[in-house]
Amino acid sequence: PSALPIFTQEEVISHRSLEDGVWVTYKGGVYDITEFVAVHPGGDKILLAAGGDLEPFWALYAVHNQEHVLEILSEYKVGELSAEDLKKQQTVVSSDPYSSDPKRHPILRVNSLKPFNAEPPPEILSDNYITPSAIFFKRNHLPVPQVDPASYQLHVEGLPGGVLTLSLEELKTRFPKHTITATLQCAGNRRSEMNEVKQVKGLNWGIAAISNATWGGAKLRDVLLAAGYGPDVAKWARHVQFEGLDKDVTGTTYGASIPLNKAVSEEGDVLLAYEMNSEDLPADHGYPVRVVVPGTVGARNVKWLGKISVSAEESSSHWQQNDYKGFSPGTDWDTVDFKSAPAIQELPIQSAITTPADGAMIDRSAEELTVKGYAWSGGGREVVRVDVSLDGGKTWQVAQLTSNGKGQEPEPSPLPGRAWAWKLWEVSAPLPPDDQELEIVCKAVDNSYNMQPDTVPPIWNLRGVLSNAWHRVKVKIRE
Ligand code: HEM
Ligand code: MTE
Ligand code: MO
Repeated sequence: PSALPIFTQEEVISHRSLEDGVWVTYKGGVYDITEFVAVHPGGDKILLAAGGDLEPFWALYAVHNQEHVLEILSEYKVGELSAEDLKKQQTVVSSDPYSSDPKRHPILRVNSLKPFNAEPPPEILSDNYITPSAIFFKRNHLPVPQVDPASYQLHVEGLPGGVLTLSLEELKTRFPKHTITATLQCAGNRRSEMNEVKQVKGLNWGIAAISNATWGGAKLRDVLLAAGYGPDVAKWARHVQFEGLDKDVTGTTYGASIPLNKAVSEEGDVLLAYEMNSEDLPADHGYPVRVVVPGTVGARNVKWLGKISVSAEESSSHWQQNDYKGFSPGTDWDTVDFKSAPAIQELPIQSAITTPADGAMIDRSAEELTVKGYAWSGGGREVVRVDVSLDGGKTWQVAQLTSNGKGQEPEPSPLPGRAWAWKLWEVSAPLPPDDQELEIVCKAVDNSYNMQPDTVPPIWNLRGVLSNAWHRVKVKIRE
């Protein structure tokens, strides 16, 4: 039995501002979290729960399902909720918003279950030039919305002709279908390597928050032209904003924007995709329609697309304004000013070793070691070379750029400036006779001669984005 006072729901509700104090309930306890609001890692979203119960919010942001979060909460306990009010609460606790999420492939390495974030094992990733949809990395911020294809509507706004509304059928039949092979990479790919230098905030992605698919759909350019885009619009418009149909508890949708010139350029190849690898888009990847912005960070490739707006402004969404930006290694959470940095669009040159895995044992009798990986650059820049070292970077050899692996037809060369897809690569080399341990390193070069930085510390940033240092794996040789 607790010595703490008992409060009614009504008393809790009367504390829902910084002036009156911020109280919340959780599993029958009452907490005064006024002092915690300013230091909450998730920002002032926390005020949404003021005066109410945390459970439905934490069901949506499952990052809170951790021991250390409950420990923090326990420090603020001020009382118990009356038994009567607790009972009422339990009958209205909302059902799990993730209960209708689709089934996923068991091979995926799950980073977070709710929302669902997962990547394939690296050695599987490089088995296929086109990543099978089931193992394509998945990055959701919210529950997967269930969209009925028959009543689906895409709204195109901000153009002189007024709002253009398209059904799925109209999108498929009124505009020519284009297919484009494009790699998507999350800004947080390889974040775990930044975490090894110093803790950053975000999902602890390995090297496989990147995948390659063939996307089919209408060109955004064609749809914007049909909706009234023209030279007059180009005088004032600067951005094209996208809104997803996935919502948080407050009804806020996922959103992002891209520069107008990328959206309307004939060479931009931005698609309103309704197919992935020749099938309908899977639920996790944005069914029925997503934007595919080739060469651009994953975050702008908005899934479950509901609305497109041509605008003078960037998207005002959290993910455009206060996330997915890069900062100096010297910037910390006390000094960071999100307004001071541009939103990430094109990503830098990237490569990583998919096999052998870090820590692998290699038999001396193998004599030859085969190293495989991927390489990709943003903005349509083509990877022209991958260098591989077996001795930590002292000596190098050039890897062979492959496509579908041995014995397959090479992919046709991409159009200049439109190299949207990754290149797989491999190199085979004799095992160095004297070494018991090898440090294998790779680095890629694109056609602008951009190269990867050699180590992580100079590019470390508090959000752990843009992690593209030389990739290193250590293997042991068994005699
Ligand atoms: C993250 C505590 C309420 C939204 C976190 C983290 C902690 C925390 C410790 C960091 C977790 C980690 O990365 O390991 C708390 C406590 C709360 C509370 C003690 C109540 C007393 C809420 C509410 C919301 C919310 C009500 C939303 C309406 C978030 C979000 C993040 C987060 C979005 C992730 C930020 C990121 O992207 O890293 N919270 N939280 N929190 N919280 Fe809360
Ligand atoms: N679109 C919506 N509507 N909601 C999201 O959470 N996540 C974005 C982007 N588009 C997201 C979204 C991020 S951060 C990435 S990296 C890609 O989708 C991931 O796409 P994928 O899940 O198809 O791999
Ligand atoms: Mo992402």
